[in-house]
Amino acid sequence: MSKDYIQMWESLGLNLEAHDGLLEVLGKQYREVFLKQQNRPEGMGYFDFVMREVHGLRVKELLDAQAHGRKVIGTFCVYAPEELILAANAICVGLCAGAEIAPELADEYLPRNTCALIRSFFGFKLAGVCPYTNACDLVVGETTCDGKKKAYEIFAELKDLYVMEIPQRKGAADRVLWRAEIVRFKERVEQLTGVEITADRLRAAITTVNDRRRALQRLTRLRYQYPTVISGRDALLINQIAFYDDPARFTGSVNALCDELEQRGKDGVEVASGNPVKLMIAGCPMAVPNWKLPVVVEEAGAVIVAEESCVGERNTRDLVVEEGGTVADLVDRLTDRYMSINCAVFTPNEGRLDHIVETARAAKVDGIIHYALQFCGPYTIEARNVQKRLDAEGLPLLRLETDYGAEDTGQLKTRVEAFVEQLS
Ligand code: BJ8
Repeated sequence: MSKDYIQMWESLGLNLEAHDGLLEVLGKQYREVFLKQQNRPEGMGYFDFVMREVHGLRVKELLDAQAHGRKVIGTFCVYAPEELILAANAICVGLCAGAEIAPELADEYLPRNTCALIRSFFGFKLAGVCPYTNACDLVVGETTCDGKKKAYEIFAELKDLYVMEIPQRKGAADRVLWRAEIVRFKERVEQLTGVEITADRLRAAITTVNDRRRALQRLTRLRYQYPTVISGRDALLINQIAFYDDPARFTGSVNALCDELEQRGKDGVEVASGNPVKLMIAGCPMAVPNWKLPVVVEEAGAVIVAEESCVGERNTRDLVVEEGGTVADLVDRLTDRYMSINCAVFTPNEGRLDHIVETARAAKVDGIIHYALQFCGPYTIEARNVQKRLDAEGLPLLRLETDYGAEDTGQLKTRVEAFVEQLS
């Protein structure tokens, strides 16, 4: 941390000792995973800065905004329509957590056979080490998987929580339900902020979020075109930061990085020489600081060029149509865009299988790794359908299940190295 933020963390009720310990571990891990890479693009400097200040300056920005009357709303899922939050002059932050924190405290609330992501957000809250959760005026949950759905009932004891009902199919009746949920959420956000969401405000918010998606889409295309101008772990980091940073500032920084990557592509400047195996990761989202698998993959000599994930293309590939004269029109546009997200909680979920194949072809990958968190029913079970489809398409697949611990790193390495070897 570049400044003394101790007072701020104290005011947020953090456990300073545990928080210091976390920052130390994260700082060390960050240096190993990111800063030691050779030939990194200079534009990554901005994202290094954001990460250095992720519990400092960014949190201060949120508190300063609150002091000026703005609200901060935390979300756990890409189904929460950020546009409505921005349109009400509030700030949206993603709260999903990617590290095993205080498992003994999480044990008091959740069974051990709960996915690591859910146990993690409990651990962060219970250990008092997440300034974002504590700073939020409201947290938004959603009825996606059973684990989250039931865990939110308990999390509501710890934090003011609002839950959106997510349909499980994509038929006409489901769209009606989802549209009504968007309207209900809009009203809740208006009530919290005291700001009426007008068509102009909503259109402007849609453009802001679309601009961020466009910048990330540009990064995606550049990785397809020049697979080695940036490492997969750096691209993942950028997608992770998208959930925390100010959207307009973030968009500008991604576009500046993309200008540099374009030039690197033309000049042949690479982070990995030779002709490395190109892989895509498909499956569960990887929230900060979950970098375990990308490191294993890239240390095995492969390069990750695409992610079919909510921290990746599942969250960025579709824009909201920006046309619409009324709030009702724009709510329709939001409904359609969010219904197109292919989370594994939907059944049937052919759209996700199509998207994996399309992405693999567009990125010209040599193989795909299906990544599922242990005890995540939707993704571990859907892995079989992914396998069937990719077998039929002649695309090689490695199926992995893991958690946030380091115990299985050796085993992951062995399996990933064998897969890379087979594709070389
Ligand atoms: S839209 S992927 S962000 S729900 S890993 S908690 S599914 S048991 S995270 Fe997700 Fe929204 Fe879907 Fe995306 Fe449950 Fe699985 Fe855990 Fe998960």
